[in-house]
Amino acid sequence: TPGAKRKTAAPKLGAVPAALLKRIEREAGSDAAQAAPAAWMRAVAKACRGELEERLNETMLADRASGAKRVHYLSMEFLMGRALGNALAALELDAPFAEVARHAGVEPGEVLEREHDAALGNGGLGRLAACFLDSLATLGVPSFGYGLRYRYGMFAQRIQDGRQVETPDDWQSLGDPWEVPRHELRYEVGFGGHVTAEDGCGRRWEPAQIVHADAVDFVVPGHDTRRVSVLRQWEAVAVRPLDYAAFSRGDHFGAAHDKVAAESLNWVLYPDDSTPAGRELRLKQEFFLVSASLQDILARHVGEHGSLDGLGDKVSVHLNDTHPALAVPELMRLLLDEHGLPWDAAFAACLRVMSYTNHTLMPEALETWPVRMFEALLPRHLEIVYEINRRFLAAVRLQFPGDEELVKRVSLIDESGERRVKMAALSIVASHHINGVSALHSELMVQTIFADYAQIFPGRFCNVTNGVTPRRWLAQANPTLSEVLDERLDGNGWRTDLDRLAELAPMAGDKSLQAEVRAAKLANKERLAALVRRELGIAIDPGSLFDVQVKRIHEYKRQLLNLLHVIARYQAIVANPSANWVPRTVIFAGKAASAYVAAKDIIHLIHDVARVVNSDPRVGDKLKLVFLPNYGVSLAETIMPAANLSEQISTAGTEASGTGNMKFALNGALTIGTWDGANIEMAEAVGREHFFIFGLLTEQVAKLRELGYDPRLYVEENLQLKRVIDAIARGDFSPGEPQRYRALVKSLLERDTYLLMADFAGYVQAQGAVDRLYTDGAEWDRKAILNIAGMGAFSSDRTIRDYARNIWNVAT
Ligand code: 26R
Repeated sequence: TPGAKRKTAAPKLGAVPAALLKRIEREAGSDAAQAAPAAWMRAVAKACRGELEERLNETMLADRASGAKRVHYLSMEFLMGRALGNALAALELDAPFAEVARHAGVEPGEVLEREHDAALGNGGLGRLAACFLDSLATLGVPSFGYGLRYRYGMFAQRIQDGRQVETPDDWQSLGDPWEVPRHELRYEVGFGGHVTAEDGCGRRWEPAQIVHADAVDFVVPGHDTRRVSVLRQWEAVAVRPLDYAAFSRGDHFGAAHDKVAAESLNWVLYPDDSTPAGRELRLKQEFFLVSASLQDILARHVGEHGSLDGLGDKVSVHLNDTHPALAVPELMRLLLDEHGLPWDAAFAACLRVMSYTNHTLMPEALETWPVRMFEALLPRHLEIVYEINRRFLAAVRLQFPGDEELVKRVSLIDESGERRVKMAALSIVASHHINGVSALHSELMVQTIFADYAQIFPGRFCNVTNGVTPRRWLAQANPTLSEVLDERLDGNGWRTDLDRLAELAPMAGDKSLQAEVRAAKLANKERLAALVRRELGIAIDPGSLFDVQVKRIHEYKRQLLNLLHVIARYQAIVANPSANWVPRTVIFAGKAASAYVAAKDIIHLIHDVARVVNSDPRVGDKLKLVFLPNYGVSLAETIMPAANLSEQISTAGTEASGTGNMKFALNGALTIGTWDGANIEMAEAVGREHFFIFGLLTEQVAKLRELGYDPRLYVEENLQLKRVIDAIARGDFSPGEPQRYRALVKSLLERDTYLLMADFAGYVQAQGAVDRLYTDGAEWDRKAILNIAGMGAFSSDRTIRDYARNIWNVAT
């Protein structure tokens, strides 16, 4: 074991490291030096956990004593990643830990890497929730995240013969050193059954099935503060885990029926971020989350204030997209049926409590549930939804007399086919604020998908542009650059005050700063190159331009456009190998939803092209193409700091915000991107002249589609593009199976839903500008520094302050 090579003449430890070592030894149950890195990891985590629990108690007691308003962030996804590095930094134990580990002959990084990622999310929406918790804690906002404790998170991706293979992500296989079980917190969640009339006019739900919800807490440390936030995750437990009678009959499967039925609720995260799952189990998961969370929230309020009075002043419930939208009818049911409030008082409270963020304009991702399924599972909630709808539509008729078309469009029930409940409509009608996640997205939201509702509730819609936490995405992921920043910005204050980065702008021309930033980038590229060699056996040159696109694989994100450029470049190199090529390494990573055939084809094609390009002796170091498998938070922490060029090339009007774009720029990458999502605000913050912008604008996309877009016209008039498409169609990259990409080519030539053909020429031209700038090293470095300097506003601290002030009405 690494622990065996203890240095004989180790220097004496200081007081803090010595105390930490003692705690680690107590947790490890043996001489720390003898423990394997995984045992070290658990021991260090547990040592941190003790302190975190203390801070949690302090925070909870303080908030209870002051009667603070709490923010409750309800989300089906929290993509937390690893926790140990962040906890050590927040507790200011990172340096002592490194000292203790090295003292024992253990590499600190080795220990941190033993931790599994908590990958309980799909992508942007889930990682945003995790960044928000970090900022809520750091800003000291009294807050809870509420989620589900999935047994299996986002699937692990392996690549076999160039194709994605999904395997279960058994993230708890070594146990979870962070979990704080809350044995005193248990709620009952019902499903199915029927509704009975009470004496008077009350209604009562008699569920057919009851499941226990048990709380498991994860403490989220704040930075530069003793305050913390908490992520409370629900675990489903059968009320009667074993049917003794069945067991005695020898029916062992039957005996476990209830246990399996209950536990299926938090068995697995739905790994699809493009199409609503449409499955009953998903609806059950959503209800399980909101019912347990709301019971917990109401119990706390009543415990602190003696009654439900003042709920609207003391409680904020935020819906992370519509996935927790059942919180609306469930809160109404609890207030009406369990607490006896009259309808108007209950709905007024609901409206003061709820707010909702929309994260996508893609119509196929808007959740709706069949009325029949809804009714079978939640009969009382359907009654409540109908009543909300009845009152809402009556108000609309008063406001817009005679406009029955409008009434039909805004109804909470879609009657166009099988009747369905529209979850976004439900969320809008019952929320005091509804926000989009970038200026463009919020604008398009009220002009397109929610235009009718914006007319009815003009004051409710607003924008809160996304952000990312600089603690994880700069300080932790990029210690080399962070050291440079500490030096130049006198100290590490930028970690909690990211606007300080602006002070770099006047120094952007400074040759020594440029050299330091370049050296940090090179070191990070070497680290990534080592990883690529280890994982894929491919040698990439850290001196080449690292051109990176990492995110979920989606047609609208246009990984294929990037790949078309790679093929064009390959063909050009082969045609003229002796030209002065700027060496490039194009890096992809990302998962495709398991049923998303077109996305899986793109992964396959990337691998096919990579095989051809990487083995062509005429190409050599001028071009390399790699796909890193199993993209996730931890891999991103190695990739982001190593990028020179960030690919943010979605069709204008499709990417709600993007957050990877921010992580790259914060780490000194330049962006090649479309005028979409938060790219726009980023370009404006750093100066458009320091961005590589290309492609059609949102209005142009709309107009082109309206006039009848014909992708073939673009192919016919662009010889370079034609050669690229022909090569794929001919089977140049799939010689054993020339027809492999028939469907892909056909869809590009006949539909091209995301206008790759229309944007190809502009994209290739922008890539030419990238090459030219990279050749002029100093100018590239200057722009990289200016990009970093402009990222202050994209801290999730700013985002959370916006929510706190404009939506939640809490102090920061
Ligand atoms: C299963 C179904 C209902 C579902 C649809 C969509 C589940 C999950 C999603 C994920 C979507 C909403 C998502 O992740 N959106 C992303 O949110 C980020 C954070 O706001 C944005 O930066 C990003 O642009 C957007 O695509």
